[in-house]
Amino acid sequence: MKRMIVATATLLGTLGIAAAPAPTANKGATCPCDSGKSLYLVIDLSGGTNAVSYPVSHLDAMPKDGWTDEYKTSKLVLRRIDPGTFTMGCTIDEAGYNGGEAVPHKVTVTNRFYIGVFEVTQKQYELVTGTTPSSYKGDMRPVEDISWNTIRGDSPEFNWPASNRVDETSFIGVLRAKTGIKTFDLPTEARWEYACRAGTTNALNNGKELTNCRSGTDPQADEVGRYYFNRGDGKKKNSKTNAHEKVGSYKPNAWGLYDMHGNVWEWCLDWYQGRGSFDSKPRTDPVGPRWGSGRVLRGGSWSGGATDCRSASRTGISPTGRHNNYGFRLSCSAGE
Ligand SMILES: [Ca+2]
Repeated sequence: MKRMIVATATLLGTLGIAAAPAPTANKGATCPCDSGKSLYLVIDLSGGTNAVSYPVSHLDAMPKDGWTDEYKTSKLVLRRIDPGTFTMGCTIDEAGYNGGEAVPHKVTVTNRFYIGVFEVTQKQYELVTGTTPSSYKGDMRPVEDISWNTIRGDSPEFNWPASNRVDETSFIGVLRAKTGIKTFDLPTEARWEYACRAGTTNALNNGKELTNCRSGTDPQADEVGRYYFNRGDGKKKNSKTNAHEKVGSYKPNAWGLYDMHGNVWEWCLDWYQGRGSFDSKPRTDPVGPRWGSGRVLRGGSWSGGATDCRSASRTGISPTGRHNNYGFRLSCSAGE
């Protein structure tokens, strides 16, 4: 599939045919996301696969008793992120630098959007799709062993950024249909990193740098996410009770987002190209290259070191690729 998509993009370029303009946010006044002045968007998935629709509601603040288990199972909560400018990427002297990070450059996010407070969990995925693909089971653990194509649809017609269409039967497609929120999708990686950093400029969104990044545990990373050496496989080998952790088990960032570091890698919309595809020029609402060697994954996982979990860390995998450390986080427009 990846080969077909790349070949199509290359052919268009050879023929001098411009690809379709990048999709823009849906600004329809009837979208439930448009009352998006609220801080949180909540989707009620409790009706499961038989539901005709999933009710959408809004919260101005976190509930008094916090994000209880229902927000990790039968409900799905997203947090509003306001526009702003940040520095995407990192310099080559950042501790833990591993080669694919973006050249530091200013990125301006001009549109308000929502992004999942948590990674999508296995119960949420099951309620929407009726399937349970994950290798390491747990309702409140992140769904994993899913490809980019599985989440959005397996066809060249769903080739972001030429199109923002998705397969109607995919997780994203079903959510769009049953909520009326037509902008549901994976985040772009620029939005992902903006949300991950939450105003920080360091390797980690707790404002710290790694201090022991080549082997073993790193005390700076331990508080913000699950990775190999703080009880992924690293401390109890051959135990399936290790791997990833229930979402929300570590410290959130300043915007209240959990597990942006570690637990599972998170698929983003963009095609992946290495550091060489970036320069220091400022960008506004970037949507990524028109083709690449894979789709972007961000944030590291339970099966890798703390270096993978840094805010700037990135990798690319074929959109057909599946692994028990690949998951995702949902995003949508917040209206304007
Ligand atoms: Ca993660």
